[in-house]
Amino acid sequence: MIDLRSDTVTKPSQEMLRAMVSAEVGDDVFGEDPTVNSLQSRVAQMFGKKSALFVPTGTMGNEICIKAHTQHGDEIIVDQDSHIFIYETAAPALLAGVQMNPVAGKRGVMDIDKVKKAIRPKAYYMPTTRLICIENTHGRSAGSVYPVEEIKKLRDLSLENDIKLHLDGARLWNASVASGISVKDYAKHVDSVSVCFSKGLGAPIGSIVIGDEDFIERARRFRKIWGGGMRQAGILAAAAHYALDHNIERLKDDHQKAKYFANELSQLKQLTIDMDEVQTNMVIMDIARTEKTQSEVLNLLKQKGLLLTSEKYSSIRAVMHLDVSLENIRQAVTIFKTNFH
Ligand code: TLP
Repeated sequence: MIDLRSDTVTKPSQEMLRAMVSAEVGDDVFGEDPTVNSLQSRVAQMFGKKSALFVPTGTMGNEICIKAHTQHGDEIIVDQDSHIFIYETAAPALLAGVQMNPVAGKRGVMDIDKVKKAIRPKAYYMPTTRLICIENTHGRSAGSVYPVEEIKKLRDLSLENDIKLHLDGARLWNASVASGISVKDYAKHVDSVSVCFSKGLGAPIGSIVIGDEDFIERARRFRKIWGGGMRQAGILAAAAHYALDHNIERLKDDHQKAKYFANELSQLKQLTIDMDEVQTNMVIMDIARTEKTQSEVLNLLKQKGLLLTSEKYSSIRAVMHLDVSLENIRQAVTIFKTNFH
């Protein structure tokens, strides 16, 4: 089976597992796990910030950041197609007690004038706009990259209005490899970042949030409150260290596979692919012209040995990762070409 459902499906390699079993560990709730501590310092430095906190998932990373930036009853501005708005089961409302104000964007890039209009005037009968969240790369737009110039515009706006800026950078390393802009140069325009080791970087579990010291201390408290205080988490941090050492540069291979796959499939009349959004490791294709439903297409592909997921409206998604070779992708193309025209 060729599994292109997500880059979250990768399994740790033998070398990564070896690094995990030989990790030095301690009780991280006491702050005594040396491998977690070295990972947190390493990543904080890499992102040019003072501090970082290892967390189990990207969702927890985003939600802790939202909680640590806001008060109950505040409002946060999010892109209407963001992971935070669509796929985090309304957690900002449930956990942080904030209202989300969704703004339309193009490929996840929010229109600056719309963001300006979404900021509430200061009045006692209105919610306080406390935070703006952006996503880079943008999942619902096939992993397209948020242009740094647009992030700078949001930064200026957020500073003018005393609003914090959070970056859901679950796949920020993909953005960095594709654009040539370092993660530090992305991070300097925002107050907090959440990045994942368990996506393209191939670790089994683990994400990290990055920010200034006070912010990370608040984040640590909420991680504990929400049951995310882990003990000998060094075995997971060792996988993250391994991923940072070995799996960043190779993301370009995943990007090449995505381009190849998208180019080949764009020749099929029954599929529509926005080639401009294929900038990193994902391909989203609209299947409306097959006159089949998403589940019919996904089931047909599954029978032929290929796993994909459904995406918005009438689309399906394929994600490239380190457990699929170019040869696998060629086979995937053949499966499409023999079943669609
Ligand atoms: N995304 C998953 C699904 O939940 C959609 C995927 O397969 O792409 N931010 C972004 C931008 C993400 O894409 C994801 C996961 C997360 C946060 C959450 O990460 P986890 O799954 O570790 O909670």
